[in-house]
Amino acid sequence: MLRNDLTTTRAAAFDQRPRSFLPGKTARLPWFCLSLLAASLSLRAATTFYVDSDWTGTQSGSASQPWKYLSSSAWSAINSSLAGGSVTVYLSARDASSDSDDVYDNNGDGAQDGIDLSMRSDTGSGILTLDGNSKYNSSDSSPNWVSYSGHSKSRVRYLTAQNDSHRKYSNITIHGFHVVTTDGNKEIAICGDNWIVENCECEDTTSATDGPGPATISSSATTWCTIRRENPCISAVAG
Ligand SMILES: [Ca+2]
Repeated sequence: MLRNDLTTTRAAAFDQRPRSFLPGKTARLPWFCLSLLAASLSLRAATTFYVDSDWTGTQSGSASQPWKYLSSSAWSAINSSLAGGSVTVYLSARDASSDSDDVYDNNGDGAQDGIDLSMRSDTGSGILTLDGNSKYNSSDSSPNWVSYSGHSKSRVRYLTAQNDSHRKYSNITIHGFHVVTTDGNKEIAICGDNWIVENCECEDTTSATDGPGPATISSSATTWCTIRRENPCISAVAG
């Protein structure tokens, strides 16, 4: 967006030069090229959605009307947007009233829930980024999203693309989650190409029953997977 703004600013500044200094069609060519560039950047601009499980009002995925969780209708909107480019979904990093993890909760019981990345049906090159640490909603009654640089994170039970047919779900970035697994799911199960898992904190509780932390599913089929700056990173295996 910044590049887009800069392009617009430069174009506006260029356009303010006296017309008498611009000889005819030749002078209009740079402006035409800048317009094409601006249009191109706009078409490739990432779509942004927001999630805060504490929100109780109308849900559209916008900043002012965030989704409570990633429902099937939310995934429909995400997949539609992925068809045209990349998508970033911000999950609130902390509670509005205290600097503590914001619990991703899809059933209202106060316990963290999982995110099923196999809901990505779009198979294009758009990057789907789930970001649980860069922004938070500072008001539960009138959503207002602000940048965040602290240690709290969206707390989820697991993130998974594991599926019985080993179908790939690719071009996915997972940034800044606190994964607290309590059941038979892996903490983060990767199945696809071009994944980045970064700045996540992963742990199992005593009730968890399935293996390691981040895991790649079907190693022979998974390429360009990066896992970095995990704390703690219990283990990473190929299965
Ligand atoms: Ca829950």
